[in-house]
Amino acid sequence: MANTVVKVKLARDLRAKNKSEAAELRSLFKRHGVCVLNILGSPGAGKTTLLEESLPKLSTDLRIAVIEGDLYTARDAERLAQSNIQVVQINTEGGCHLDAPMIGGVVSDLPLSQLDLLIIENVGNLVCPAGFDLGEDATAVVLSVTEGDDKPEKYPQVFREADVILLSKTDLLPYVPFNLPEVRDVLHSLNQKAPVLELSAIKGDGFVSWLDWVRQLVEKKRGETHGCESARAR
Ligand SMILES: Nc1nc2c(ncn2[C@@H]2O[C@H](COP(=O)(O)OP(=O)(O)O)[C@@H](O)[C@H]2O)c(=O)[nH]1
Ligand SMILES: [Mg+2]
Repeated sequence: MANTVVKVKLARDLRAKNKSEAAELRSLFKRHGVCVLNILGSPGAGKTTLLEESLPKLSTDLRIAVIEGDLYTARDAERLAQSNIQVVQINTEGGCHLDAPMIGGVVSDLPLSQLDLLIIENVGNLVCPAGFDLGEDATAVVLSVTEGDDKPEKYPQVFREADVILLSKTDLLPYVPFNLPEVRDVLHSLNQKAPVLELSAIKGDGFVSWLDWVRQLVEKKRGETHGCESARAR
């Protein structure tokens, strides 16, 4: 058999298609004045727990819905449904991240014009979701102290692109080897604009700053919807 080299441009084409659909989503969200926050992190980093703690507090003054990304189950969606907000589940059937067409496939299930904030919990993964724009206004990356302090250096892209970085499970710092000052230095070298907030869902530490950050994001979006251009059109 002749030796042939076949170039496969699949990744590039997929990303180009994702980018154009994300741009359409961004305009749709802007038209409806809804702020969109994409939450990333490893499996078990504490993303759903963060939402379980945050939603009851945020929903006192904000109208919120959540899109839950998961490979096969609706377990996280069931946990969040306790918060009495609308949760839409996307199962990727093994896919390691959400993409814009998947979000586009469920937005009609949401009352966008009646929402202030749409939160997307992405599939647990520090690699694949990076670079897949979902039309969001901002990205939050959750890194738990139990994952090891080498993760920002090993998986830099998600941390570079984050708008806020949440160091979760800080109640466990006395029990795990996690060099907090060193991680802060690495994160600062990767990303100078994203605040790094320390959180413990168990103790409730750090939630005031985190909830303030979310409310400011929603306020900023309101300002943009009333005339300014999106700061994050990529
Ligand atoms: N000690 C401690 N455990 C936490 C904290 N946040 C979440 N967890 C636990 O970490 C595990 C994974 O949390 P989950 O929210 O499901 O993570 P996700 O996969 O990122 O959504 C669960 O057993 C949580 O109870 C925290 O702040 N402190
Ligand atoms: Mg989860």
